[in-house]
Amino acid sequence: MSALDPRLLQRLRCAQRVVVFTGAGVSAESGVPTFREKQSGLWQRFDPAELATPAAFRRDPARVWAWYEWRRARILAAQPNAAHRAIAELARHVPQLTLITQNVDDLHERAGSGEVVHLHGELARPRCAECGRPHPAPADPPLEPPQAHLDPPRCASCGGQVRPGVVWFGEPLPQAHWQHALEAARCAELFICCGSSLLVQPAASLLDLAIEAGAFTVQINAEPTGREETIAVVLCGRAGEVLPQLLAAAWPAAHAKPAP
Ligand code: BV8
Ligand code: ZN
Repeated sequence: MSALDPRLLQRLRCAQRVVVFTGAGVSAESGVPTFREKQSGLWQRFDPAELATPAAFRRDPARVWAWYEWRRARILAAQPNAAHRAIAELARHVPQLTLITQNVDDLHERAGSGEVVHLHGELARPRCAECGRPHPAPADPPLEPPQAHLDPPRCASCGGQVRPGVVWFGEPLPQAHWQHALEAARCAELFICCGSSLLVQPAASLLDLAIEAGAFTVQINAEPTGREETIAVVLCGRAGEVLPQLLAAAWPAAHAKPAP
């Protein structure tokens, strides 16, 4: 990775209000497939965006529920990676860090991040599709062999079908989380996008808001997003490598190797 831009290190050390905005790329090194990469196995022939819709669930609830339970099983079997840990550590150096994620896994929380703003919901929090009542996530979702169909549980209150606790395409984002994210993006001095293709709206528009508000912007991603012209510092690489290096360069004393 190229030498780190001194402007970035300076801002990391001095910024009061920092936003870290993450996407599926931050969980990739934990073995959790990103949203746009080719699906494997049972779901090979499905485009995630086609399964992640209310229409897909209405059409075939057992197939959609099985896909989400398999994804939840994979996340339960995964561990947070160095990117998640570095973001949790960053919060200890920065006066006010807001972590906004598009991810539906709980790897940020398991790495030690306190408040995580989940714009697209959480796999671990299924709810009733009829009355909205939260429903306990079933223990031991099947991982291998994956099931092509699983009947969703029934709501204890109204008997309605339980659905994954995520935001599907065509559904509005949770209002409170979205307002929180808007406020943080508008006030950010430093806005770091990490592991996102910046394709999904309105989440990706937070970057534009931050730029309009004068934030210093950084992109950490394995491949170009097409937004490089508008971003101050672009670090191309794996989040699990770049983020720890960034923290070690900004706060060397905190990362000094113990004397042999
Ligand atoms: C909304 C939960 C309006 C589900 C997700 C028609 C009707 C309505 C809306 C629309 C429409 N047409 C378009 C839209 C807008 C739509 C949208 O944005 N579509 C896109 C595809 C164009 N948005 C919506 O529908 C949103 N709702 O607009 O509602 C409304 C308002 C009021 C009333 C009614 C309606 C809802 C969007 C939320 C969808 N749900 N997730 C699930 O998970 O199954 S989105 C899904 O994409 C995931 O959350 C994922 O996180 C997210 C974003 O993708 P990324 O995170 O960026 O992941 P991706 O794979 O794309 O990229 C990963 C990146 O990481 C890559 O660049 C890769 O290079 C990089 N990478 C990989 N490894 C590493 C790495 N980087 C660093 N290190 C590594 N190791
Ligand atoms: Zn119900």
